[in-house]
Formats: sequence, structure tokens, C-alpha cells
Amino acid sequence: MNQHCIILGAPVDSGQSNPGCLMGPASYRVAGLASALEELGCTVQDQGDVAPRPANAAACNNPAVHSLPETIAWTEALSAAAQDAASQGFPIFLGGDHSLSLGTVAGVAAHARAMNRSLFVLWLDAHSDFHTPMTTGSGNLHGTPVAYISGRSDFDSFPPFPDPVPAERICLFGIRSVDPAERTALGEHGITPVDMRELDERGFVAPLRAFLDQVRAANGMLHVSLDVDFLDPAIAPAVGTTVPGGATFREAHLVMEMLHEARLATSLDLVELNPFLDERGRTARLMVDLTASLMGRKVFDRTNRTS
Ligand code: B3U
Ligand code: MN
Ligand code: MN
Repeated sequence: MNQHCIILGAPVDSGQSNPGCLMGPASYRVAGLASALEELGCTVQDQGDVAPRPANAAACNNPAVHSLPETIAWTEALSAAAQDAASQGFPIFLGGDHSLSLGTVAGVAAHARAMNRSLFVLWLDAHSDFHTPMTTGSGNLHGTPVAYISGRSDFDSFPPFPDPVPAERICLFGIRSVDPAERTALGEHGITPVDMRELDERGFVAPLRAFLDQVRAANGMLHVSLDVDFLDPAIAPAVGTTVPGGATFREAHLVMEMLHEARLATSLDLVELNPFLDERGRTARLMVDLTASLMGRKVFDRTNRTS
């Protein structure tokens, strides 16, 4: 694919309560992300870690919410960095907890708008992340980015989201943990997640292919947000919110290989890795290998095969 990959570290830990995600970017670098991409013929520019400005005071009426000012500061810094990186190449954001996507998706959405292209979002996750700061019971803002991207209200202290992404351009994939308030709001918003029940029945290929066909038909840009907990905890233990029954090693690689063959992805988040919970680096290495599959690592070239 010979992409120009721009690596940006986003050591965000404010969106949840399990310290350690801030070590994620270092762990991906130690696991050899840049050299894995270079071996595939990509050019790689590691721009280092994004640094937010000092947090300003900000408040919200839900007393459960914590670290709101820090999360807003990260959103502003990452949005600016993401818009800039998206105009230069294929950004890969190294998290950091999933609240970083409040910023990265805002930035790539601003870039898509400047390019006059539609943004699509593929959310690979156990969770739907569809809370607002007012509905979250845990107060962990990593559970809110899909609501922000969708243009839901109650994000008053955050920068306004550039162009809310309509429901039909968002694919929540691999979902198996949804809170009641999220389920109601998803229904009202017209988002039907591709949950594990559906993937068990239909397999991974048909639902993903259907979404990619929509992206292609619209000549859209595609942001992929990969949460470690999309994967089964047996293969990816380094995450604070493990949920049993996730994607297997082969299923996850198949998703990435299909994304490579479709040539539609334009940016990527790697989120929720908590290296403090890892076992000899195996989760970090798996996330690097999945990124390599997305960028074209394969055993055989299948593009000219007929079946
Ligand atoms: N929905 C729950 C759990 C959760 C969401 N995202 C993660 N966990 N990683 C919440 O806290 O909002
Ligand atoms: Mn998530
Ligand atoms: Mn999750």
C-alpha cells in the first residue's frame, strides 16, 4: 500500500480509572510498530507524543464524571494534531484510553470536511461508548466518544464536533457490553451495532463487507478505532475492562486483512492498551501485528484471485 504513516502518541489516562494507559505509546514503540510498517514498504514518521495544554476549570452536573478538564484539554490538542496529520498521511494514534478518540475523530472529521469527503467510522470494541457526560454512571469519559461523534448534546464544555457523523456512517462492531441508557439512546439515534450475537450468526465477513461497500460507494474516508477489548481477553489481557467472548486471533486478523484489501481506511486509533496489565508484551505485540495486517502484511496476495 506504501502509505505515509504518521505515528502520534496519545498517552491519555484521564478517561478511565485504571492507571497505566499512559504507557501505551511507549509499549507500541518497544513492540516495534515503526519497523513493522517499514518492512511493508510504508514510510513512517513518528512525531512523538502529543502534549495537552494545562487544563482549565470545567464542570458538569453529573457528579460521577471525573477528569473533565484534562479530557477537554486532550480533546483540543488531539483534534488539532489529528487534523494536521490527516492532511500529511495516514495517522496512527497510539493510546491512551478511548477518550482520546473525542479528539482524533474530531480532527479527522475536520479534515474530511475540508476535503469535501464524507467520514465513516468503524468502531471495533466490546462497548458502544455511547454515553454522554450526563448519562455515564461510571463517570469514565472513555465511554462517550461515539456519542460526541454522533453530535449528541451534553458535551457543552467540549469544542463543538465539526460535522456530526450520521448513524448510517458509523459501524459499531464486536459489541457485547451496552448499558441501558446507551441502548435506549442508540435506538433513538438509529444506530444498530453489529454485536457479537450477529457476528456469531453471520460471521465477520458479510457485515464488514456491507459496511465497506457503503464507504466505497460514497468515496468516503474511513477512521478505524480499535479498542483492545474488541479482542478476546484470552489473547489480549492488557486492558482494564475485559469482556469475555471477544474476537479471536484469526477473526481480528481477518478484519484487518479485509480492511487492507478494501484500501479504504484513512486513519487508525489503537486504544485502551494498559501495559501494566500485559503479559510479557503479548497484547502490545498483537496490536502491532494487527496494524501490520491492516497495512498489508499477508502470506499470499489474494487481489487477483477469483474466489
Ligand atoms: N459502559 C461502561 C463500561 C465501559 C465503556 N467503555 C469501556 N467500559 N471501556 C461505562 O463505564 O461507560
Ligand atoms: Mn472503547
Ligand atoms: Mn471497550
